[in-house]
Amino acid sequence: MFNKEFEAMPVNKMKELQLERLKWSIRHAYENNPFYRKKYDDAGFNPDQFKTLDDMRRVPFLTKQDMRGNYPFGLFAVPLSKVVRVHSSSGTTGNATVVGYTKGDVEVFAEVVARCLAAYGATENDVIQVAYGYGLFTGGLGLHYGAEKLGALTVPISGGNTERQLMLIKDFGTTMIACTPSYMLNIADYIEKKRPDYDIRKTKLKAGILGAEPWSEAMRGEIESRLGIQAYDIYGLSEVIGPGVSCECQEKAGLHVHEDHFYVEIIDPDTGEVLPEGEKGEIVYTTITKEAFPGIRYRSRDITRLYREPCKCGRTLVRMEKVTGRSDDMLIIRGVNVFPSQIETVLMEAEGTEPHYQIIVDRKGALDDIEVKVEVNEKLFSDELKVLDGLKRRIEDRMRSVLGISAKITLVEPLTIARSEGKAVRVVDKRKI
Ligand code: DLL
Repeated sequence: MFNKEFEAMPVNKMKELQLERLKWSIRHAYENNPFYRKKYDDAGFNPDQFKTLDDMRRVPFLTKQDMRGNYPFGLFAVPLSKVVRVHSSSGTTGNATVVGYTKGDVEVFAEVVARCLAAYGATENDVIQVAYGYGLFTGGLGLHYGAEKLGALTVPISGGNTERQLMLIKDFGTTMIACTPSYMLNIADYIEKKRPDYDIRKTKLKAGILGAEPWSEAMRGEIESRLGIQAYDIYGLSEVIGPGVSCECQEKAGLHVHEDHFYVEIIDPDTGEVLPEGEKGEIVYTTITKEAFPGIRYRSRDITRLYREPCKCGRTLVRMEKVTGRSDDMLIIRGVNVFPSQIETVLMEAEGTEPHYQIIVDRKGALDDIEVKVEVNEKLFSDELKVLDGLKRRIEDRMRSVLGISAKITLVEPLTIARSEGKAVRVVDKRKI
């Protein structure tokens, strides 16, 4: 463990620490940021009333709209002279959200990412190739400073340019690569289609540090078997800090949340009520050490579950289940709730499909229409039409029984669905345009 004192802290002691830090953080936001102060005053909440962890329920939520409404620096709680870095998440509508870091925050960011890397078994002897985008996105710099803090040899290549990624893996002896799971699959495709001479199994690459978008267990299997590496999940969001909010360990049995910096709750996304531990719902974050931009009860929209059963690795930190969807990613099609992750699971179970797909939702007259385009492998595509037809029908049947509605399945040739070097665009909802 990178920091055993906190990662293996007895649960009671951790709760005491969290309470003490929460009191500080809530007061810090209230006293040093006019937006928080007004919001809490309007809601009749005073930080003096915050005495036990149970009192969290009374603290108002922070939403993405609050962040957008305070663009760019309105949620900072320290003078700008104390802010040493900003990141921003682009957002598809409205203003981007901007997050700031003091020197202390940058230090915490590096620490939590270093812990994740150590949890995957990395040491100072590793060569970590950072293929997340560098820039305002938190992925590149986040992994970069974490890897340096660990003492690993850090390769800041950023995203894209697959040929160069392969060259550096070979020449620098890269042992771990950090990128989105969809880009990892792009690399696998690229090798198979364009560089059959490149034997990735003969390189030193042993693990992928994959996150920034939802990915299923089936996708993990695909990545591990095609590239001969271990695929580990890393999770985080800019509003809370960036990557490193939680990570898997080598057990791959849920993600350990760095609770000494982030307090987590699960709520019912419709009512906002806190759910008992173990139930699935929306995860809400409170930063308890962040100075520049305190996020108090931030509604992430990510759907997961928390559990405390001890992990074989010895960490006592609460675990969250792999995030497979967001409450705002949920598509409502003809009144039925559909998560892209359900579609992905059906596709990945079918023989001959590739993990590249796009979901297109449209409205014809009054009716919603859903089409799923999925690539099938080369061999299948060159087969007789009736083989393809059979596959299409099998997926359609399975889709109907899993989703409860019918979806049109279109099988397409390999490499026809646009690839991304960062987060994949899985859903095109034409109803909103
Ligand atoms: O994606 C931070 C990050 C960078 C995480 C690199 C991991 C690796 P944002 O751009 O603010 O930050 O997007 C945050 O992405 O609320 C989730 O919906 C989704 N997300 C991030 N990691 C995972 C993951 C970065 N491992 C949003 N599994 C979050 C599922 C993830 N979803």
